[in-house]
Amino acid sequence: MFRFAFLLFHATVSIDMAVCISATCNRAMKLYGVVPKTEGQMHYLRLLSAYNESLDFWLLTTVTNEEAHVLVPAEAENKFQRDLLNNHLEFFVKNPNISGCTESSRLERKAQYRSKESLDFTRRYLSYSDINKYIDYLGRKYADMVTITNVGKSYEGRTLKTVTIAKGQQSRQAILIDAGIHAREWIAPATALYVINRLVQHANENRDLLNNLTWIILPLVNPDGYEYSLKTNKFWRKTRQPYRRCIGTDGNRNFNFHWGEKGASKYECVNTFSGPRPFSEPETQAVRDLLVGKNDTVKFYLSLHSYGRMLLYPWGYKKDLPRKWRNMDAVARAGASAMQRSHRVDYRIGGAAKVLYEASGASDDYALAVARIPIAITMELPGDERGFHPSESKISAFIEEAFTGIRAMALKMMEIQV
Ligand code: 0X9
Ligand code: ZN
Repeated sequence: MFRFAFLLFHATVSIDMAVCISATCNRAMKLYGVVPKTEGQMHYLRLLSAYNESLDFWLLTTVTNEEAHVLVPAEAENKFQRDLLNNHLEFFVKNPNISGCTESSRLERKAQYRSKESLDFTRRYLSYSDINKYIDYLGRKYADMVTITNVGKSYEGRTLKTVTIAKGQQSRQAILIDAGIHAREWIAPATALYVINRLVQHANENRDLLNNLTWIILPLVNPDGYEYSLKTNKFWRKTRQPYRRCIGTDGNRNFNFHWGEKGASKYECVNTFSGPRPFSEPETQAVRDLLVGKNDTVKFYLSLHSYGRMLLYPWGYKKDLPRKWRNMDAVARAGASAMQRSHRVDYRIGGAAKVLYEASGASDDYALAVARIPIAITMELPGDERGFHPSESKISAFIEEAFTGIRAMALKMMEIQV
């Protein structure tokens, strides 16, 4: 109890310190690994993640003995270490000098990508404009099965485009996939592009996925944040609309279902800022309009995030499960088993608040509760020792693994006829 009060107190004094968390890429920071061994230590770490807003928890599950990853700014380090020591938590520095600044080498290398390789999303992280070039090309070349639709504009004026893929006449059932609501989760848009590529340019191998099924894919929900993350500060998570002292809203706290409750911050400088009101962001309005506007056909909504290899379903705003959680669980299990068989990887499955943490105002909860889409799943794709930005040589393995899972989930969804 005392410790809790202390943490609350600490939170009130740390808010100023957290001003524009990760706003400048060159502040001194370390990446820590922390291993909670008991339920008590786990509880303490969760309190830290909820109340110490100068810490950026990259990875934190509810499972003991699993390494949590925390980005710690230099000015918060002494206190962070003291708190961990007082609670006998095992910790170590994973990266003593981690920087959000984009390596100049990456930018220099960009020049050489002006060749035919420039749109190879399996070997590099594409920019917003290259993502659009690729999907526009598909729209032209495969006009019989691909439709590109403008579904909104980001705060900074970038067009949000969906790729709709359907063979023959439009079918009754549809799958809606989005990616990149969180700017720094670069592997998510790459995975969305790979799904598009498999369905369109390898349609013969995927006929079963196109029989009586329409795919609607929004590969980049938050292009402003993504560009900022690619070009300026890798660790940027939010959108780019300014509010008072800071910039950006956490898009996945901005949906109007239990908006602003647990796991969402009302402070504009914090990474989980829920926005000043629900759907304050044009990017989340676009996702809302897709979810609600297509809810007569969309049976499965999949939101791609990273990292940690998890398949999460509602609820995120509370630990209970929705009445029909078993269908979502069956779909997620089919995906996880397929990835285990083909790539020998373990995905954790379950209710988002139970497996990960309570977080309200997210798109999956909204899809199920308000848009009434029966299967709503958030897929946390893999990261590596670098966290959100796996080295480019790993992109192809990670997106292939994910496609195996997505393919199996789509087939299961059709089989159980939700
Ligand atoms: O916190 C999030 O928004 C997601 N994790 S991430 O590390 N990619 O930021 C998880 C969202 C899970 N769904 C709900 N909480 N409803
Ligand atoms: Zn995310």
